[in-house]
Amino acid sequence: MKTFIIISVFVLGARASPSLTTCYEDPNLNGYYVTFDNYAPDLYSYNFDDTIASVHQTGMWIYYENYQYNLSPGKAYFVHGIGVTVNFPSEYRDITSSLRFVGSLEYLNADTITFYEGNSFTAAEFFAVGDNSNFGQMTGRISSLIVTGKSYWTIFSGEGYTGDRLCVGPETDHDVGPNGEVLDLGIYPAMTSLGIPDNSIKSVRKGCWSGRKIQAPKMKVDGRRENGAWGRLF
Ligand SMILES: [Ca+2]
Ligand SMILES: [Ca+2]
Repeated sequence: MKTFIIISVFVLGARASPSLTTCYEDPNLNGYYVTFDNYAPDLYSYNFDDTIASVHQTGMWIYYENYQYNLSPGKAYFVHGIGVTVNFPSEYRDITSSLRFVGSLEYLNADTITFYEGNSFTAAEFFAVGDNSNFGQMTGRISSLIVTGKSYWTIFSGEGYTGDRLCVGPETDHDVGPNGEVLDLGIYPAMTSLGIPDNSIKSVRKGCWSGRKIQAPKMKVDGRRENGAWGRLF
């Protein structure tokens, strides 16, 4: 029995990230390709800069025109889903210079919240799976966020769970894969469009501890299926 347990742990430990994207140089999954299971801030180092034209992926991934997740402003494209295939529109082909996924490295639909320095999920980020009484260097710099999983989260205007509070949750997107796998998302590309001052979120608690839930407007998409959606961020 003990042997069985050890083997199980080993298998889990060796498992690849649940978020994977295979990126192709040509449309319709043709040509040279590279598979990513983690952040890639600089595709030049993969000899894959300004190359991506189509993707086959699981999880939510964001594809940026510039290095370091559009540290300098540029175009960005998002795709989320389970086993979803997408051809980038022509203006978004052959421009991607960095990419990253959203959520947990361990479980596809884990309860997570990620805060971004820029609007529409650009620049630096702060990733959380539980309460945080401040965001360290990211405190006072948050302009957008994405929730994955089933939990709501309370965001506060003060550090240490003080000040104004309201709840955000995974209520904008619900993807279902061919074998019943689920990916729940709450995609909030700008705080100001929700009536929250920019750069004003200072702490977060897991769960909804406020009477006020805010709903993000539905993102405009280029396509949507039961197992995913995709579109332009900039
Ligand atoms: Ca580029
Ligand atoms: Ca900001």
